[in-house]
Amino acid sequence: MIYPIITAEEAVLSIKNGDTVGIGGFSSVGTPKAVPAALAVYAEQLHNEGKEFKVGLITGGATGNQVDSALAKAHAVTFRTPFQSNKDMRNAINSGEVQYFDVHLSQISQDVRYGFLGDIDVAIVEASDITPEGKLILSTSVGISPTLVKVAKKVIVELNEAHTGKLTGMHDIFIPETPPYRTELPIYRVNDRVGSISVKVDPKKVVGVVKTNERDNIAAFTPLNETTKQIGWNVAGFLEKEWTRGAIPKEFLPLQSGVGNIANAVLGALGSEKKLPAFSMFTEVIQNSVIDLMLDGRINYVAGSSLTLSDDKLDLMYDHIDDLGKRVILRPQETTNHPEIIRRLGIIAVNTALEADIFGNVNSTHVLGSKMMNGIGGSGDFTRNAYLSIFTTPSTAKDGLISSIVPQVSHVDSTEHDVRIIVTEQGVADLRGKSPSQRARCIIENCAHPDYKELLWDYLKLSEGKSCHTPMSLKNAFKMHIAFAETGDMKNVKFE
Ligand code: 0RQ
Repeated sequence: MIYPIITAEEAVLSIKNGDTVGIGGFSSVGTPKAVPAALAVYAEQLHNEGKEFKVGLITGGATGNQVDSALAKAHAVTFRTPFQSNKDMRNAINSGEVQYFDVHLSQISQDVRYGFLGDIDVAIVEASDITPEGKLILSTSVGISPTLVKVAKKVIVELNEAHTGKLTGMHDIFIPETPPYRTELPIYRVNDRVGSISVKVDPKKVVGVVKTNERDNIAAFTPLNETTKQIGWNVAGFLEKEWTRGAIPKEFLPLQSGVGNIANAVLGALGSEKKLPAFSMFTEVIQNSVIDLMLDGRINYVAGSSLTLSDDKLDLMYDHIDDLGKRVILRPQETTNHPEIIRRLGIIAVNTALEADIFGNVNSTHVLGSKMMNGIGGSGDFTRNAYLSIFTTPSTAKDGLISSIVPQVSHVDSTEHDVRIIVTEQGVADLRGKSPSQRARCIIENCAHPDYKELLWDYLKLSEGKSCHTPMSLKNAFKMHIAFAETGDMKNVKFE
């Protein structure tokens, strides 16, 4: 080992109040574990002594309990970017304690390299191994770790011996040049490799290596309910029809799917739709069902930025590593979410919306327009550039008191120009080639819950015929949201 072995408590002494800290990790896996925990304790100690201690926090994506929760609870964060999905961090953001910058996941690495976010004082990354020359073999995620290691003034490495020797060879690390010297990213098939299996680090910057031995602790998904199952079948049925009529090539196209239960249901349904050929995935997050479908021969290759697997699925992958080690590729998120490659490969993108409006605009991030949920993640990267962009959502939320189909979304993440298909458990709205008025009819008819259909037809009728291209009513557009905020039920609305 060419670097000094240190404790987590020693490592955090290199972090100062006001520093910007870059912490590796994506989709709550491959995050450093010991140093963030020690940093939270250190911050609390200093606060108890009446001293200021807060840092800016830049990560790859969600960093779960180990980073987001620990540091939010310690009141140790001033600024956070990009995606997060942790209750404590979400509360800190919505209370105004943490300033949150929500940006597309493909862009955060280059924002850092371009210097848009200032200097990175300290990078903390998790590795599964360190080569004799001091290069890092990352662990269960890549995220933005290669960029953090490249630009940070100081680097702390956590060596997680729970994965040592098991992931070597699965990573494909590539950092594009900065414009005007940037060239194409030569990925023409999902399984093309363009980079190196390890991350180079300047040994002079390494503060030390902290040894750990801990899995990521990813919970298995809750069982699918009737609604999520039906959404999965609706997506699979739609894709099967598109394939049968030749609108999707006979070899099929690579799939991107978001995270969570709906994404799991979609994958399950596609996997068991045996009429469709086996497919590959070009995605961000590799979740449990992917491993089963690979072993069943339904998925050929998968490239993503994280192995978000519960312990039993990770063990299953390790048991079949001779086979799966060649079919699973882990890449930086700026490669997995790269607009150029998404457009070139013709990705079918399936993401989840909080709400969609009758014109096809999608809100993935803000409850009632103002409370942050998780962030846009990679949904915008994929939606804008996909061959086919699909958004799924249950037609209602909160026991039917909220309609996910609304006259106007209360916040826009993906626009009507990018969203092609909307799917709820009620059905599928195909928005391709349709005017706003035609889209509104299609979405209300196919996707809205029966309890809200008449209301939405009323809104449309009141707004149409007034010499306009998009039949929206400034007076009525947010009345359903206002009804929920004031009475707890979106149905308590009267349009004028
Ligand atoms: O609230 O937890 O209190 O019950 O929102 O909703 O239906 O459980 O769906 O967990 O799949 O999350 C869009 C947030 C959906 C997610 C979002 C309430 C609902 C529930 C969660 P409770 P569900 P999911 C790849 C792509 C952006 C990033 C992305 C997300 C909670 O998919 O973060 O796509 N997407 N990345 O009750 C008020 C509504 C609501 C609502 C649902 N209309 N109004 N509350 N809820 N609809 C991955 C990465 O980028 C890493």
